[in-house]
Amino acid sequence: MPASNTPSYVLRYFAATGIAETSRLLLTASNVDWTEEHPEWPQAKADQPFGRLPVLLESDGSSGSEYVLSESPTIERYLARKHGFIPNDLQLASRQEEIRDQQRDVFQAFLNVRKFEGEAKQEALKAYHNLVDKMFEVHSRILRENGNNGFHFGNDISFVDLGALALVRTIIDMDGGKLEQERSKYLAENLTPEFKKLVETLESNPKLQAHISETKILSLVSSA
Ligand SMILES: N[C@@H](CCC(=O)N[C@@H](CS)C(=O)NCC(=O)O)C(=O)O
Repeated sequence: MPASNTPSYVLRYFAATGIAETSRLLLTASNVDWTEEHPEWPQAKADQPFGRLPVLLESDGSSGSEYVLSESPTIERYLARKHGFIPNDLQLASRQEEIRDQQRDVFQAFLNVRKFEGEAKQEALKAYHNLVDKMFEVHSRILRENGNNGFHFGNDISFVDLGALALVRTIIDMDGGKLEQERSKYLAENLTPEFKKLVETLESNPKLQAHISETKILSLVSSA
């Protein structure tokens, strides 16, 4: 039998949503053969190209070669391009990458709140709220302009769609999964109808079931 040239992947990360969730969703939506590996830490640190995770390992079925890639934004873009979630057109592609980078800033602002106490914490919270508000404003406009069909662009899943779902999932998960904490509560309470439709559309999409069926967030955010 001829060797298949279909790639298979290992996503090496910790057993947490963290900065790997968009890549998990991309791998799941691509319907490729992939597994997740949770190495012993810090024992496995020295074995990683830059000493940190996530790391993506891609095996090419035909040649037997392995491609190893670090940096979560690079891994995401590599998978998104390779499996058709970022268009070839440079301007359309940059638009998606721009929005995804903004989502990353929201996540960073979410993490920053933990670093402070007292007045500084209130400032960090305000910065997080401002970015969340702007994100929902921009996403909702794009979703409306696309006919409010639950996708940002066209009629199928894009990089931005998956980044948006991953961000909400990660914030809720890292805040304890119950919307009782200030940051995830704020996110859920300010979710716009357009953004809810996006979450609903993605969570019911058959391409994503393998990863999200156990941990849907729609019912959680809808009741907020
Ligand atoms: N810029 C890197 C940051 C990677 C990173 O900070 N990874 C953390 C987990 S979220 C890590 O490996 N921590 C363990 C360590 O530094 O020993 C990326 O986006 O992939």
